[in-house]
Amino acid sequence: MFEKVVIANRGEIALRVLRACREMGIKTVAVHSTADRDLKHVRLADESVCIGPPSSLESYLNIPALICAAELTNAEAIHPGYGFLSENAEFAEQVDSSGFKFIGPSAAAIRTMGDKVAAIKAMKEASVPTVPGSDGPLTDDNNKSLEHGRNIGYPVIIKAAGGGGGRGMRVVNSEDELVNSIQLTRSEAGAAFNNDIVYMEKFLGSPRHIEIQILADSHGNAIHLGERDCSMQRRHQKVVEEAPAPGITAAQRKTIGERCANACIQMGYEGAGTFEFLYENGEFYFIEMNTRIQVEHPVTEMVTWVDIIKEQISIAAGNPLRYKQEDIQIHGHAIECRINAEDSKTFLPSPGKITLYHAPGGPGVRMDSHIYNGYTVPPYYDSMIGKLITYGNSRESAIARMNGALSEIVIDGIKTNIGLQQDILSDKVFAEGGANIHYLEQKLGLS
Ligand code: MV4
Repeated sequence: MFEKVVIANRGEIALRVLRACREMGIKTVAVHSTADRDLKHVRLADESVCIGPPSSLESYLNIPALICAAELTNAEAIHPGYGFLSENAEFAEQVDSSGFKFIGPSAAAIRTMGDKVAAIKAMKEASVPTVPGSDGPLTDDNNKSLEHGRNIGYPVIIKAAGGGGGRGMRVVNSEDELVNSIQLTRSEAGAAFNNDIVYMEKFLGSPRHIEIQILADSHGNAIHLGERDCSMQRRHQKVVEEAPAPGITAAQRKTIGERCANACIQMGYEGAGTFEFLYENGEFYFIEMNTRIQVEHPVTEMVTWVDIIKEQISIAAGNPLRYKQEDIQIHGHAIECRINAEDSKTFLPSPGKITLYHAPGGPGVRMDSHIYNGYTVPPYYDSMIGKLITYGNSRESAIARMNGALSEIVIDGIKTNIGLQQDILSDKVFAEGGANIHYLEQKLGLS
């Protein structure tokens, strides 16, 4: 096992990685910007290194500074967390070539999945179900594109190969808009991603967003940890996530999960990963793969009893997976509410000093947050300040515990989205389960 790990991130995920390292007897190095000296994990880490000014570009995205911190402290590995450099193939490559272990998949795997056309091709080759589409880049031959549109059937969606997470997409409702829409998406993609390759898919009108968590080791073993439902979102930002997904049967989970695990083995994938699907009319359609740990990983941890961060670190150290597929069961139900420092009306960030904090507690309540009494939320980074996760033996019990925890939590001095979370948790459609990706935006538009 590693003796010392650099945590190349901030906030709640840096604290989460630190806690996993401690449990494993691994020393930790916190790296932080000048604005983040007072982060909770910086205080708890064995060592800390200031890597630059507040601007992410000069600190958490500064590759030489991060590798320097590893060299300076004689660390062996670097955990990238999520966001920042977590899906940057160049970073993974430079970490490895500098003699450290990147805790994550190979640079090649990150690169393949970052190219959405290549990712879909890899999935088709591994029998993972994809959205009917052009199965490759659209060319300058407009007749070919029109033919694709006719074969797929309208509406279709044009997506950028370099996009993902909702960036660089355009819905096309009829043939007469197609050529112009391809042109527009192509030029926007060229400007935004320095890559003007675009592809076409059938547009699904009211799908759910369901994703499969996988773990794969460096010895050719892979397992799936079931699915999460992340449909409750606003502007491509997830707000509430849960596991398991309401209405998904054990048989469906087994079929799609095994396809994802087998795809990992076929690709030689290593580490944790998430296969994102759209789910409509009982069918799964792959759209993207995330090659990092995700914000919402705790709901999977609660229902599978697997510590995904510890497993990531163990896999990176070259150990075989300590679970076989038959060891994994789904127990009960877990829900996560993201807690953001933001204005409830405008959704604008609301940084500032937390003058009073009372954490929620009780059975089945987990608060993953770095905040504390007197902590100042800086204005430079993401507005998520924590995640409240509740667990119960049924979905109803997880919801009841979430309602209790949301009313118990006190965060004074800044604005938060706790009120919004209470509205969602007491929503009639949410209570039924299985709302689609448009539900929350529709609800907010009406209320
Ligand atoms: C789609 C789609 C409908 N049909 N693809 C948005 C984020 C990116 N990951 C893919 N996205 C979508 N792709 C087809 N063929 C609808 C969306 C979409 C969406 C997907 C997941 C979660 C929230 C979403 C919100 C709007 C659109």
